[in-house]
Amino acid sequence: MRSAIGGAAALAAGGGPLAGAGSAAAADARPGPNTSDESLLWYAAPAADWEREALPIGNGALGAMVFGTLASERLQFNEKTLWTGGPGSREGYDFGNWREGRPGALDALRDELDTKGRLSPDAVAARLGQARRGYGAHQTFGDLHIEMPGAPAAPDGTYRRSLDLAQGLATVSYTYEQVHHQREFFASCPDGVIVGKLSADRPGQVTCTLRYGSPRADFTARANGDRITVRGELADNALTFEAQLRVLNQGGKRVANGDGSVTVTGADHVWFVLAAGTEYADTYPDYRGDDPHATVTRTVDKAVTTGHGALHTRHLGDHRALFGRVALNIGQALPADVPTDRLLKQYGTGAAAADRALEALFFQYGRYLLIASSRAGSLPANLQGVWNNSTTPPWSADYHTNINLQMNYWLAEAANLPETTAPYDRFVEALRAPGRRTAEEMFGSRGWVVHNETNPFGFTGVHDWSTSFWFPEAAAWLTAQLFEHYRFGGSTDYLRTTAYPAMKEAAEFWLDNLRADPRDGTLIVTPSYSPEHGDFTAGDAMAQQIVHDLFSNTVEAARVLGDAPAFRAELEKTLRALDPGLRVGSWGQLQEWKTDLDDRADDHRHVSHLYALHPGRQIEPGSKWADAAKVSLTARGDGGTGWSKAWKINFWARLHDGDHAHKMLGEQLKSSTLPNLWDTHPPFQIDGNFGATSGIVEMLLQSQHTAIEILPALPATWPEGSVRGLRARGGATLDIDWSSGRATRITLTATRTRELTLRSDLFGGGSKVVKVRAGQRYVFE
Ligand code: FUC
Repeated sequence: MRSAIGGAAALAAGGGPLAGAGSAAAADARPGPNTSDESLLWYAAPAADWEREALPIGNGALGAMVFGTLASERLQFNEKTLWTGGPGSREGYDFGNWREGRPGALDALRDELDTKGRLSPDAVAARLGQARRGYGAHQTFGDLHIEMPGAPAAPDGTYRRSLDLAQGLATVSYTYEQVHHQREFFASCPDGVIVGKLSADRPGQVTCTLRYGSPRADFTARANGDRITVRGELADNALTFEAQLRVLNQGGKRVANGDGSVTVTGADHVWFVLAAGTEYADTYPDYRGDDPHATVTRTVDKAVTTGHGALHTRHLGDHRALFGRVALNIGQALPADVPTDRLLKQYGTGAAAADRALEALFFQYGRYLLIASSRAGSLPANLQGVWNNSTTPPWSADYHTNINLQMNYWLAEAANLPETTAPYDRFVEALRAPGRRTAEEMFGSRGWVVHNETNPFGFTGVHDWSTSFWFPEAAAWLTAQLFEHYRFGGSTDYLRTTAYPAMKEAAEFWLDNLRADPRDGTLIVTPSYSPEHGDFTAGDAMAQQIVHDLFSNTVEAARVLGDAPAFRAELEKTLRALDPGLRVGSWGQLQEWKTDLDDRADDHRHVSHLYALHPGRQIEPGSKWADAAKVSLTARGDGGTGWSKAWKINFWARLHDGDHAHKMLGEQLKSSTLPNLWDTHPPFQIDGNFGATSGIVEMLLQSQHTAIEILPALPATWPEGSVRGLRARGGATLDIDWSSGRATRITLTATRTRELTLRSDLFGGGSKVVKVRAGQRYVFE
């Protein structure tokens, strides 16, 4: 065993919340084992189906699905803020707050729960719920059709459609009548546009018409010169939207048609830029900002001036700086000539190296999708990231906060993409003003609250779908990610300005809303409802664990910041009196409810009572709680919807059972993954992609307790391998090499000066305390 200080001299420490990320990027600029080919999804035929086959590109605010159809290429596209509902909705809008006062309703219910013990969701919804109005839904922006009259009718052996995750580039190519045709599409974050290029290997061979279409009739599309301008207002809430497309050609002839399309004939190549926006702003209570016209115009015009080459170079620089930080090698070898849909179909039936290739690809796909759907300046990734082809998407493609939105960000810190949390932070910040009003009106308390799901218009109240309308713990849960961002990055500035204010206000809500349980005097959440099954009870496990987590984090944050000692003392006192939500039941299970109601045969997709295991940190491996969690998890089984399976990867990893974690990954790939590798609930729901990537990280590296655990849940199927660039809490980026299932080399790059504890079989299964200095690299082997 040897430790050495390497020469990573150029690393900066401290500064802003993202200093750690920047350092990590610098540290991991070396080429990893993942070549571009290993990060490629490819197919031998055009996409026939949006959900299963088309390929996603995105820059956070904009997303597009590339079909690769021959005679008429289709790019279905989105802008994240194009939502019906909210203020101005035809249905009316009340943020979910009670339209009529219900004095005493909550307390009466609490009293009844004290005597009866449980109440059906229907009975509670009848008293606390109300019909939803003006909630709205995310909207498709429409489609860009590129009609190519000279294209073949059907693909032949030369056809290929691909998505290069390492470059953020979708490509379609084929040879027809001796001419090789190529289409390339990318979404640029630095320049705010979607860019496409159609080219051929012989001059004058590109002829196409670009035309906008939409399933709604609320727009006008006009073509003028090289520009198509689409403008309209959503019928429901009069939200103004605009998109502009500029079409540039080298050689040939270009005509703006009277029907709003642009035709180019006989060009050497054609390229275009597309920008879109709405007048949405994330400001309570009206949620309206400037007309999008000026920004959209400026954005496309600047992109055209920049030129295709420079746009591409800047996009690559931006994308690679994020994507290239992490490389995973688990013995994969992508078999030549096996398209991704076949690789998926063959999973578990053929060569091990091909299975590993799919797993490694799936891991990186989660990172790719987060980069593509969550960048500063727009809303966070929704249930579908940013990709939605519908005017009535499943669950409105909204922000479900009883697991889904949180799961979207589980990978962000450890998989080295902390910048992607900026829109999440801002979203949480924006929820506080409406959430404060809901806390005041519904609970008569301080603090802020949000329930089971929300929209971009501050919906923090309730509806009346009985099994999902009540979940005031969501605000507390949302703040957990903010504290994680601090634990990983270590910026006290971020803690002071962003995380702590939201946490403190969430804690104030619970200080005002806990009640003494007549059964044992502990402080409990009541009414409480374990998502999304069973009865309403008092003090269910998840509610207690979330409040426990929030209070513990807030105490820790207050200590770091030196905030009001009296507030901290109050929190500590309340924490001591709080029911911790951990209880072993009659069949050895971790109880989901405070009374032992658990049914061994219950295989519900939510495994909420294991919050304390993951994403929380109340349960340590090897404890009696961990044993009980294992009994519960085993009883729930290995089925479930896509995101449920993904959560189970994380759970098993936290239980240090790598083989079972890997089994869940396999279950997800076999039965909850579509040919384009999107997770399916069903339908398509992106949380499962993000959750699976998070789960794979948890198999390789954990740091939620006091030590950095190296390879805590390595499955037997990955005996040889390496990973580069994962982040651990405490300010460290790690590279790990392993052989015969044991770590052989650990490289740690510190972003903070401090003491860290490493646990690995490299240290004889024990731990090693190391004093590290910011910017230095340490090697153990
Ligand atoms: C939660 C889950 C459902 C679905 C929905 C979007 O309510 O229970 O399975 O994922 O979110």
